[in-house]
Amino acid sequence: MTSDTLSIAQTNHHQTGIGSVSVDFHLLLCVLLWGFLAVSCFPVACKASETQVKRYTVDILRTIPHSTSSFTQGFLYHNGFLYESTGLVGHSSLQKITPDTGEVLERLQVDGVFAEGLARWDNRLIQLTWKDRFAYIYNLSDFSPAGIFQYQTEGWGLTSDEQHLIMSDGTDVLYFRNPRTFAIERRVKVTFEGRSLPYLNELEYVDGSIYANVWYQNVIVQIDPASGKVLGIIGTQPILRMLPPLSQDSVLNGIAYNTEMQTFYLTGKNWPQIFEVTLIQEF
Ligand SMILES: [Ca+2]
Repeated sequence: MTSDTLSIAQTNHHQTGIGSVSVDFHLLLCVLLWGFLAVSCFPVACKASETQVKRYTVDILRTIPHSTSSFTQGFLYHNGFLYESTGLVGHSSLQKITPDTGEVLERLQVDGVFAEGLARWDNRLIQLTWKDRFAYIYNLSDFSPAGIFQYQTEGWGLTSDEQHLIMSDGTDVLYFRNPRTFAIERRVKVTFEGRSLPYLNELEYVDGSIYANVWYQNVIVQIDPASGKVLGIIGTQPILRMLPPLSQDSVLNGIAYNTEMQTFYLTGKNWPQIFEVTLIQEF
């Protein structure tokens, strides 16, 4: 197995060794091996996906410095700036970053919680917490507090479309929430070839699709918000080749989209760089 296959982590630890999970290794093997080894690993299970699921790679336009202290859990772009939520209790933060240099222009320490996904709605930012079952609401302009949303699951990823905040909780479910009340208005189960795809993590809504990191996978999946089906898989091998050796927990977990330039910014937990990329369809 090459590094293209993104190691299927034989670990029981979620994010720095807290919590415990079991991974659907068969499904993950199917996802990974189909696209990147080009061999008939599971010919029956993978055959349909070869004709239906599109495969992409990334073209790296440039790299931007990223703090290796930032345990990336949420990432978005708005009006010329990147906004990042970082996790780990004691290290959680909300940051405003200029993509020109990677300089952190504003940083709010978020004490006492493990911060997670981040989304914008109008002039507010919403930042999830992992297990505390509430999200902080901030004013975009100065990170001043603007309220709290409560929820009943873990908090992992968050993004927004034209009507909803879209949230992941570590399962295969995406929740479509009212952006003003956080009430669940719709939910969809995400599947790859009819099988559950759990561990959906950081999210980004772009042009009618939801792009999702999958915990411990260095691929991004493109999801149809209506059906929950995986429409495409984006391999990140060109990026992985440029990274120095990193710890097991330092996985890809940041997707932001620049609507003006139509480029993606990708990064990961404690990665030294942000990669500005475009997607190239391979087949
Ligand atoms: Ca994002």
